[in-house]
Amino acid sequence: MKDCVIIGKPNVGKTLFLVNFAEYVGAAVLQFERSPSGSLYESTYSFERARAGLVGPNPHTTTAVAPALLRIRVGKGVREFHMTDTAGICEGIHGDPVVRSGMADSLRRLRGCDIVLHMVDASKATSPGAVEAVGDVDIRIAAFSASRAAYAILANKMDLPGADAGLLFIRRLFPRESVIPTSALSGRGFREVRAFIVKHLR
Ligand SMILES: Nc1nc2c(ncn2[C@@H]2O[C@H](COP(=O)(O)OP(=O)(O)OP(=O)(O)O)[C@@H](O)[C@H]2O)c(=O)[nH]1
Ligand SMILES: [Mg+2]
Repeated sequence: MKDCVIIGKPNVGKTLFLVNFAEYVGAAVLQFERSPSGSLYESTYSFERARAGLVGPNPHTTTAVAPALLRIRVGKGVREFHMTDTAGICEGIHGDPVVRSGMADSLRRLRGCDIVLHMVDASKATSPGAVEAVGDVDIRIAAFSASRAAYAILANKMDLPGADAGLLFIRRLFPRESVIPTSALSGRGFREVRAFIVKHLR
């Protein structure tokens, strides 16, 4: 089954995007292949419970790779794929071994996947010192992914102040990549992301 990985720095909105995008494409529930805590069993969430329990305002809310099973209607058929949430990748070496291990697993998952959605926070793209600021990690993810998989940058949090300037900065920094402005909160860009995924599921 094809694997679409959402990767990026901590707190940029990866998990909220996964939950709201799954709802957007018509899933009844969010079904993980293994629980977000990393244990190996099926785990099913209502969207409300997923938003309340899996999304958080602080970095490193997600500490394990969490593949969700999604289905997208394409013409008269249905394509099934994994959309995989990952642990935020921070600059430097994190002090918590659980966080470090989640990041290592996430980078391993990136290596083998088919579609990369690299999420950045457009509203904090140039904020000095912010954990979400676009940085070395993003440049490395782009360099690694662009030649290996279907690759798009999601410039997220476009509903927040400062995001338009952040989007310009991101487009200048990654001139050869597809950059899709999104808001995991409002649903902006979901149609474009859906089309990007469908194109690469064929
Ligand atoms: N305004 C706004 N807030 C957002 C958006 N996407 C995410 N958030 C908020 O940003 C915070 C982080 O969201 P998460 O989805 O947990 O971010 P993440 O990238 O999964 O973070 P980690 O798991 O820590 O790596 C939460 O408070 C979300 O509600 C968005 O598009 N707009
Ligand atoms: Mg998360």
